[in-house]
Amino acid sequence: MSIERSGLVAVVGRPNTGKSTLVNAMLGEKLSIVSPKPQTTRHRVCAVLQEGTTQLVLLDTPGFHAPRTRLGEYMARVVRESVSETDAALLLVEPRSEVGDTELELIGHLKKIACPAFLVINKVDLIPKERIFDIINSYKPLFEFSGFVPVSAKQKDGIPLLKELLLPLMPEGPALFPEGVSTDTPDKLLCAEVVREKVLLFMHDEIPHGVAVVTETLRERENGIIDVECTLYCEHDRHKGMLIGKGGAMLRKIGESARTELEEMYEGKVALKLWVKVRENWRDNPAVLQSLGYR
Ligand SMILES: Nc1nc2c(ncn2[C@@H]2O[C@H](COP(=O)(O)OP(=O)(O)OP(=O)(O)O)[C@@H](O)[C@H]2O)c(=O)[nH]1
Ligand SMILES: [Mg+2]
Repeated sequence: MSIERSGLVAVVGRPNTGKSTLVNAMLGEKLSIVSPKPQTTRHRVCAVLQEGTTQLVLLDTPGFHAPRTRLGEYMARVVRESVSETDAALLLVEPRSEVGDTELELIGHLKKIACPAFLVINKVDLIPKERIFDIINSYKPLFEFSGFVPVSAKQKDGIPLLKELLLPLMPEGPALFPEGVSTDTPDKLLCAEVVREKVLLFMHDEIPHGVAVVTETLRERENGIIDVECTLYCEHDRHKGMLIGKGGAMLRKIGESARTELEEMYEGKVALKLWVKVRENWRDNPAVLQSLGYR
């Protein structure tokens, strides 16, 4: 079916509201990594959906927060730029009536860009239904939202309605991405993100936020096995020791979990090798940030 409409939809919100979970649910496959820890997403991740003759390009963005490092500044810029280039926006919030400074700041950006924006109240599986009205009432006076959509991204509730609301807002025009393409994120970055998700899952405190992952090698052997080699950069020798663990146990655990997921992603056998290196203060070093892909 040829595409008649296409457009960009930015998904924004404070860290941990479930933006990546929502984008994955709308796409119907896991593209953007998810974790219980805030500041999981660092890059703009785009998910390309085709619904009938409309192409929806969802932009998952990093959780918006007051930056404390250059990496944080990069992440905030990604959010501002994503919002400025879209045809519609989704402001994703926790199911709470109190409106935080982050939400107010994001609403400020929405006011400047004059594109339709929906308030998406996520995680409604955690609250009684009646509370949804209180949440809507506290946001209503702040901005002319095009609509209020309660969803549970985790349980995939409310996803079809959200799509239905977005489709007619997409401008007429040709496809932005060729048919069959689901993202513009390079495979090397997708692999690195899978590994970083496992670091977020298994490591605690400051360590996961101080870890960057780079895929050095990604190639398929003649027999079909895919070789993936990644380097994990951390900020201190102490963190390196913890990432490797006793007798290499932690790195093995991260590796096994990542390999299982990569094998599902590639539907084939993956040989994964991980290395750990120290780059002190990389989150504040522009040259290192650039070399790690945060431009
Ligand atoms: N109960 C419940 N939990 C959810 C829902 N959606 C997401 N979560 C959980 O919320 C946590 C954060 O989800 P993410 O999708 O990583 O959130 P995010 O907004 O992308 O986070 P950042 O990338 O850090 O900004 C994870 O533990 C998810 O499983 C939901 O609808 N209900
Ligand atoms: Mg995310």
